[in-house]
Amino acid sequence: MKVMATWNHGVAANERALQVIKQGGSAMDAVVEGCMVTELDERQRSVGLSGWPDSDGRVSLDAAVMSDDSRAGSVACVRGVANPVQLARRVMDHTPHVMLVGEGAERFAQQQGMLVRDRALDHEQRARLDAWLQQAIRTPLVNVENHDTISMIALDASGRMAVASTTSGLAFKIPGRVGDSPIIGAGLFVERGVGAAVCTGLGEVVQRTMGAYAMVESMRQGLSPQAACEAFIRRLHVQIPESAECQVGVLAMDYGGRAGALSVQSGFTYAVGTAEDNTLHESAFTQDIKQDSPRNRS
Ligand code: SD4
Repeated sequence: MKVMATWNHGVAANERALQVIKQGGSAMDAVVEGCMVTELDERQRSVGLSGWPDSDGRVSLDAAVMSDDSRAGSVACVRGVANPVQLARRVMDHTPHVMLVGEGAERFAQQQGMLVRDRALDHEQRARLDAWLQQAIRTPLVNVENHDTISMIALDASGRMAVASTTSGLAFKIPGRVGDSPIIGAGLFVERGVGAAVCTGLGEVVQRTMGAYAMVESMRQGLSPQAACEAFIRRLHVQIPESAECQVGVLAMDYGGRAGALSVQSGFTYAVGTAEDNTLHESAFTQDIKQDSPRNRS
């Protein structure tokens, strides 16, 4: 059994996921329950209803799940749903579809008996939005303070894998903006017998390079999880040289429980949990790869 999760809050999410697996739950149960811990943590500003709002002052959430039998569920731009990752799982389990968005996803949540509530912004959300609105140039860029999306990988006791991701996305984004986290193949991907990968960071560059799928594909061709992370970040710098200025963090794992992690900038933390322990790590980052990027070559 092994679980991995992005950022510092990954430790608490892993804790729950490990407990679920120890009690006989599946990898899918583990990633959903683990992500829900972060979604319900009011201190989180990039996950759940306490996340930073869009530029209209409304919090909209994206989430997805995928299991290694190639089933997947996803929701995007949903409002008022406390646990979008659970809603994504319901899409997978109870509809013939993969992805529901906006109003349709909220209506489905209500039909599923999930609470959909309008939550007023708290003081900090309001204050940060007001400060942002007063800036002369309002570019909704991911920066170090709002990298908080949780993405998880689990390998359960019976050797099955699942992945999940949940986020409030970019702080002060244009209303309707959707990042990589609910896009199967971009923010998360798993293939039976091969492995799994997840991403965090600036969704736009991950969407344009199909990050998670690219890493799993590299593992399918024989690369270790760490080498797959390196191959992806290298490719990211070649395909999108300006990605060197943003943060993207990636995690990968294979069925042997070998783990990989890498980020574009320093400061990407992730948690790794096993039956024995659950510890926080900081990934290597890609100074050498950046120096090698097309922008620095001419
Ligand atoms: C997004 N990938 O919406 C998310 C944001 C994120 O750490 O992961 N932040 O683009």
